[in-house]
Amino acid sequence: MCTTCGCGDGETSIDGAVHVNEHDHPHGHAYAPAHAHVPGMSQKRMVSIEQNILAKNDAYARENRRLFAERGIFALNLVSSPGSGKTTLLVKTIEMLKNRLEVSVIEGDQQTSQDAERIRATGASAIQINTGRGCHLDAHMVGHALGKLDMAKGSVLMIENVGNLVCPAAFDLGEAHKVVILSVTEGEDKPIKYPDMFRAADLMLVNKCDLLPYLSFDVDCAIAYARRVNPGIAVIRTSATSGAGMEDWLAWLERGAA
Ligand SMILES: Nc1nc2c(ncn2[C@@H]2O[C@H](COP(=O)(O)OP(=O)(O)O)[C@@H](O)[C@H]2O)c(=O)[nH]1
Ligand SMILES: [Mg+2]
Ligand SMILES: [Zn+2]
Ligand SMILES: [Zn+2]
Repeated sequence: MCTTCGCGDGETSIDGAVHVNEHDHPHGHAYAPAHAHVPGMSQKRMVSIEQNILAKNDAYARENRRLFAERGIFALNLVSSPGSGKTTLLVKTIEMLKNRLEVSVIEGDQQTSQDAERIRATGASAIQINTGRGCHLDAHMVGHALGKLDMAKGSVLMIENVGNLVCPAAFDLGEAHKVVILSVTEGEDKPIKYPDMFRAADLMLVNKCDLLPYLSFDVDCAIAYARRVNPGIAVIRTSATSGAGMEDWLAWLERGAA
């Protein structure tokens, strides 16, 4: 069950292999027991379950972060609503970074391995996590995927989270930064409607800027809203299709990785 929205956790699978509980790491699955759904459960009990889930997640996140530090991996958690252009942006980023910086990818979606296949078509390595009914990636799933991923020392790891502006905000995956992607077709008020996500992110990419001539989206207003909830957030305007702003994004990445 998700601590934020209360949706059920389905069976997680990683590159098609269903994740089972009976394996040898100290597990303590980061999910609430099924009875958490029972109506009438006290508020106090719900809060204690939620704290428990997040504490377990944070322990796995610390483990991921330790591994990234050990190997000099710059890990980013890409968060947004569905369809903002995360995968398109990743494909473009990997192509433009060829011979500059190595990138590997963990893809998160409820179903299908379409995004991992799009990434592999560039030659980069990618692992797909399917969350089933789950609405976000957690640090435990990412830890399993890391075990299957071949990451070069000093490379970049991009984690594309499940498209959802709510729940992924609460789950640390061990990343250096959350990067939130807001596409110009979504409306400039998303940062104030979903403030937790924009507060958790260090960088906002305003994507699909090539479409601005056809829309009434006010970029300055969207940035002002984002800074209202997070005064320190960095902003880059991008178009994954035209390539506008991509060099600024790559420069941000290379600074972080260095
Ligand atoms: N016009 C335009 N379309 C884009 C851009 N980036 C992505 N798209 C389109 O938006 C749709 C969703 O993109 P996708 O990368 O799958 O989004 P994701 O769900 O966030 O991974 C696709 O049809 C893309 O071609 C962009 O910068 N400009
Ligand atoms: Mg995608
Ligand atoms: Zn949720
Ligand atoms: Zn496990």
